[in-house]
Amino acid sequence: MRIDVVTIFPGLFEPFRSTSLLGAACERGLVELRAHDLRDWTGDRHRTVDDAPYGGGPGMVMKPEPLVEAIEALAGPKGDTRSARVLLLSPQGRPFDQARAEALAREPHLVLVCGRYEGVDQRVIELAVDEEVSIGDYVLGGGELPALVVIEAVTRLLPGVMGNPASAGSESFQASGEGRLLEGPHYTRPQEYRGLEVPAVLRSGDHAAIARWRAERARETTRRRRPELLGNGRGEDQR
Ligand code: JDE
Repeated sequence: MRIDVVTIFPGLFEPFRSTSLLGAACERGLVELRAHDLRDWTGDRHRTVDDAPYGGGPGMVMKPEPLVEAIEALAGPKGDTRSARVLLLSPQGRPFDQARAEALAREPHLVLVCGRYEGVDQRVIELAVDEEVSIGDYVLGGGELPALVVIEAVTRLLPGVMGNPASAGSESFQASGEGRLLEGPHYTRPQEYRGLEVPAVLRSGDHAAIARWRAERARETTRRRRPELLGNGRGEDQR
């Protein structure tokens, strides 16, 4: 998968490209991640990317020309023949979730556009962006951290990126037989730590009993913290 990022802070992406799971995936040629400086598509002496908002109000808006030209240079013109999917990270986007990550993991080429200031000129969205994506209901200073969230969620699903392909399927929010539940608690050694014992069932060697216990604890964690995920409580059919 190729991933291009358009940002005024390309350096933020460097440490992620050279460390961790993502770094290893890049080394092995499974992911090609490139962060581009938006200012490379400006033409003025000050390399200006923002301007005052029409209609007044606080803050600045990202001007359309550098963004549209950057996106078109990396993804081609919107529509018909474009093979990349262009995402804008913004609080106004559709909520990003595991299902979106799975769909994006099937794309050969993503272009992630990071806005800053109060937002981007609406014509950028109309002319060049395929979808607006939000990673949650809070406001950040820019789309760079949301872009990294999307990159990590998507690339860990790519074949060969996880050291152990089976482990990608057994975590929270992956299919768990009962649909998408939170996971219950995890334990490792020592057996007793500061007076707290590892539950006996996990040391019993009875794999069926362990599976039942884990399913029960997962259901319990989910019921208490995220009842809408069980599909039978409040919040059902919110999408
Ligand atoms: C993405 N959840 C939150 C923030 C912004 C006031 C101040 C800033 C594209 O335009 C943007 C992008 C971002 C960064 O993304 C997020 C985000 N998912 O914050 C603003 C809006 N209003 C604008």
